[in-house]
Amino acid sequence: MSYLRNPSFEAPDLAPWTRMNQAGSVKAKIWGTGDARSGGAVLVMSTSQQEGSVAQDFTAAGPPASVSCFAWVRSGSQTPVRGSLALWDLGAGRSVSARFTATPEWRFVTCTMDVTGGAPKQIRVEFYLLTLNQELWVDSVNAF
Ligand SMILES: [Ca+2]
Repeated sequence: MSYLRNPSFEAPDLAPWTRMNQAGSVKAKIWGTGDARSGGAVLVMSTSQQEGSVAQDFTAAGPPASVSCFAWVRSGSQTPVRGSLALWDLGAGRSVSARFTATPEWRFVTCTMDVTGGAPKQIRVEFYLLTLNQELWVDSVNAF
């Protein structure tokens, strides 16, 4: 079962996804389209500053031995969009990330982080953009 809420961006509002790094330079919206990976809507994000991001936080009780995140990404245009998918252990200030270059075709990206210690963990899933002023589409995000 996924930890994430609004994982396919089908809800009318972006929440609980939020602009995070360089938040004032990031544009993020739900966009209805027949080209969604699943359902009828995607997240469309862009940034005018390096590493602008959109993220969602959750608590992993237990915690599990590892947390994985899967997502589908594509460029909103013919221009390739570079970015990364990151997982943060917020309590430890530790992250792992997977870089990607999105093209007009949907592409699967994945990231896994080992978790140590017994207390519940605050985890962040975060999409960073390295390409400026180009739209990245994100859909069907899953974290477990
Ligand atoms: Ca969707």
